[in-house]
Order: sequence, then C-alpha cells, then structure tokens
Amino acid sequence: MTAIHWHILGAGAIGGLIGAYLQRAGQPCTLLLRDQPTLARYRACGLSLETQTGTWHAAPPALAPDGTAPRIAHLLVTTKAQHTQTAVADWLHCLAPGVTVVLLQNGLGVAERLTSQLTGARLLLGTTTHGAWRRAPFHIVHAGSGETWLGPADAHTVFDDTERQRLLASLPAAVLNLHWDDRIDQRLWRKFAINCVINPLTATLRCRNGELRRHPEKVAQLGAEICAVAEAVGQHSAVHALEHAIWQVVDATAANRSSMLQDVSAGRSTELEFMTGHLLRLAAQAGVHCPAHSALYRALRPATGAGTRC
Ligand code: KPL
Repeated sequence: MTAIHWHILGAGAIGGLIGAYLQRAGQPCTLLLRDQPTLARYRACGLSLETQTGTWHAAPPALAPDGTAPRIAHLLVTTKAQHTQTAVADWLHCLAPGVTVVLLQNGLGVAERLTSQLTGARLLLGTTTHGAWRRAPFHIVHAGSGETWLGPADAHTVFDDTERQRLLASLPAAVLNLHWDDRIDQRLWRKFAINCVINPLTATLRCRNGELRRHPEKVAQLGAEICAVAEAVGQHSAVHALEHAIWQVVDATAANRSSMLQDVSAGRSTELEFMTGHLLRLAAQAGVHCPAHSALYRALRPATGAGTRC
C-alpha cells in the first residue's frame, strides 16, 4: 500500500509543526502556501521547530497556487477558520475524487460552509490541545504537549478500522498524542464552548487568560448561556461541568494571550464568526437568549475585518 501523502494547507503554528514532524519521520508531505511571495520567503529559510529539547530545521516541499495542479488525495487544513473557504478554493481543481480532508482548527461552522465546495470529499474534523505558536513566520515553538483527536465530520462518513489505523499511522501519531473519536463533534463542541468564553472575553478586556480570575461573574454568565444553547442543540454532554473546565484552561494557560487577543492586537481578522457568531446563530435558531455573548459580539465585531491570512 502506498504511503499517504499529506498536503498541508496553512503553515501557521499547527500546520508548520505537523509538517516538520512529518518530514522528520520521513513521511511524505507538501505545504500549500498562500502565494508566490510567501513561497519565496519559505524557500529562503524553511521551517524551524523549537521544542523543549532544542531547535531543528525541516524543509518539506512547498507549493503556492501558480496554475500547476498537484494531485491531492489527503488534505490537512490548518488555516484559521475565517480563511479556510478562500484557501481551499485555491486548490479545489487539484482535489482527487473522494479526497480525504481533515479540518484541524478552532471554532465551529467551517465544515458546513465547505460542503458545496467539497462534494464527494471524506471529511474529518480534528482538535488539538498542543501549545504551539509562531515566533516568526515559519519559526514554530512547540511550547506544550497535549492531545490531538480526529474523527468523522458526520455520521454518514464511515471509516473502517483499517482506514482509521492507516490515517493515524500516516501522521506523527506519537508526538501529537493522536487518537480517534467517532464522536469528535462532542470534543469540538467542548473546546468551542471554552474558547467562546476565554477568547472574546480576553480580547475585549485586553488581558491575559489568567486575569479572567478577576471576572468570575462574567465567566459564569457566559458559561451558563453556552450550556443553555448546548442543551437546545443536543450537545449537553459536551458541556458537562463546563465552568470547572473553563477555569482549568484559564489556570493552565494563565500567562498566555488568547489567539483572539493576539489577532485583535495585531489588527488581524479573528475567529469571532466561528466562535461567538456561530454560537449566536445556533442560539437564535433554538430561541435561546444570550445577552452576554451578544454584547461581546457587538464589542468585537468592528475589529473583525477581512484582515490578513497567515
Ligand atoms: O485555545 C485557546 C486560544 O487562545 O485560542 C486558549 C485555550 C484560550 C488558550 O489561550
């Protein structure tokens, strides 16, 4: 059986991290970059991955849209949610029939927006708790170890045991601490719920995650509103003991500036539409009132322009 060749769309922190580990493991992968200038910058320096045991260099092959059409049978999407549709559109003509697509990103609602672009694709969703950030373009810091989970996007996409094992083995499973979950939606929902509190709140208060300890009532209200939406959409187990889980993440990442705060501070577009925006759309459909989230949405909406894509 031929090895799976991953095409990684988005060489930010997580995409770069996976690309570097794949290349180190001798597994075929290609980075799909935004444009020719980005490709030229990448070719000048390659990837640097800083880990607790040192910094090493990797240079997996990379491409940018230029009219050529590599055949893509396995696509790993690590772009930010708000850039995914445009980024995928650049490579649509390269996707093999029955392409396997993994979306590994924060937020919810991207898969739904891709269904018309990706007819016939086998869609997987993933989530990771690894701490990774970019010290500079193509210089990734693997700051903290975590877990990564993959699973089918919906109940109609079925992967038998052999396919599951093959997919997991084709990724750097040990270093990613990679596992399969047929109910990945519940894991994504739980992360989404936690992000919907920490990210917009730190972005509006302009504070580090740990400083949310000074705003327990706000955290409690945001958490309670999410629980009401989760109940209404059948995701009650995803929000079991949610407030406790939020505080665990706040404490574990106390010194961090959330990704949304970083985006707002840098004048970049944010994942707001795929966090609070998505939550409010679900709430409206279910008839659930979410005043605290609506206020955050109104406060952050103007800061969410088209922005730049990483
Ligand atoms: O995932 C995060 C993010 O910043 O996007 C958290 C968990 C909030 C850590 O900062």
